Amino acid sequence: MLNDILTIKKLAQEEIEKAEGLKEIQELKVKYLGKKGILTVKLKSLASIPQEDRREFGRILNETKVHIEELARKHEEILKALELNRILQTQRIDVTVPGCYMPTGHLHPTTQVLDEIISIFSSLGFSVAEGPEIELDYYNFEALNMPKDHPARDMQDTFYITDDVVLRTHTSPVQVRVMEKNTPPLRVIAPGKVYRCDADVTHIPMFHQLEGFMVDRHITMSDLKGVLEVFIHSVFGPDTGLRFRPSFFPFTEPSAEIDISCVICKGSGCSVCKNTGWLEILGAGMINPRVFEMAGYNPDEYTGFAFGMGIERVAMLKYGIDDIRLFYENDKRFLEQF
Ligand code: FA5
Repeated sequence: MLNDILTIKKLAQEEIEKAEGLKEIQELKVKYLGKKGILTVKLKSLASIPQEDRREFGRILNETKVHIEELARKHEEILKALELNRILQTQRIDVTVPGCYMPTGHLHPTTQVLDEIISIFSSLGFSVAEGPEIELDYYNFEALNMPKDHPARDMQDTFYITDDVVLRTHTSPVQVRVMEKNTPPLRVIAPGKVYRCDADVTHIPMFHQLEGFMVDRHITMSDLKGVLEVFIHSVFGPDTGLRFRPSFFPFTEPSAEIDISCVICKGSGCSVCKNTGWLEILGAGMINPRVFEMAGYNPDEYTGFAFGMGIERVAMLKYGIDDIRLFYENDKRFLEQF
């Protein structure tokens, strides 16, 4: 037995010292120390030798096992260090090679402006509502006081899907949808895509609007003015002038177009504002009692204001962009500027 153990020890020692790779060491560990390894089998065979020898041989076998384990570990470390050295020698990193430029994207300017506007109105306590882009004629027109064949519909060139279904031409239908499902007080904004059969330097077939409305008892035009003043001063700066010009929308009465003092010439007159000193920014007014009736509200009890703006138009004024089509041509030279 003793001879056997000494032979195994010698053999293991020789083989481990000769091993040239980590894989080889791993195989030798299995060969001698693994579950079915030579030393393990020897340890199991202790059961069959006489009681008086078992203790001594057990001790010798365990010492041999620890010795071989230690030997394998040390040789493994040497091999690992050699391998690392080899890698460092052969795979040098040239830190002078220029890095690869990874262009990073950012939000589209329309989205940036929309997010900014939403956060201004959120800070004033407005909540956000959404409505469908494929809309019933009823919500897009009829419930907003524009019956079928009414000439006011001509103000918005409409894509009809069927006689009763349209691509919404504005975000105002969300007013009616929200009012049908909720009771005042209401303070809501409704951003989203809208569609019109329009195309020139200031008009595109798909653009974004943001509707805002507030309904309660005793809401007046001065509430509208206060809210719009905060909004315009936040986007264009506190010195921006604001002007209400009488206008007409079938769903508000009275109605107004809101102008801001020209962001380029500050009101003194230039080509952007066509020498008027003013730029139109949005439409607004007091919600027409007919709209309240259609939504199921009592117009003698409630009043409210509403406004609607084109987001691309706000972005154009904010950044001095003179052609709205640039927004959707996907020219990176344009988009990268924001
Ligand atoms: C409306 O759409 C009304 N719903 C706004 C409103 C809401 C008034 C609530 C009163 C109360 P208007 O058709 O003027 O209004 O459109 C509003 C804004 O959308 C315009 O000022 C303009 O900035 C923008 N707009 C209109 N047509 C286009 C278009 N084809 N391309 C880009 N922007 C457009």
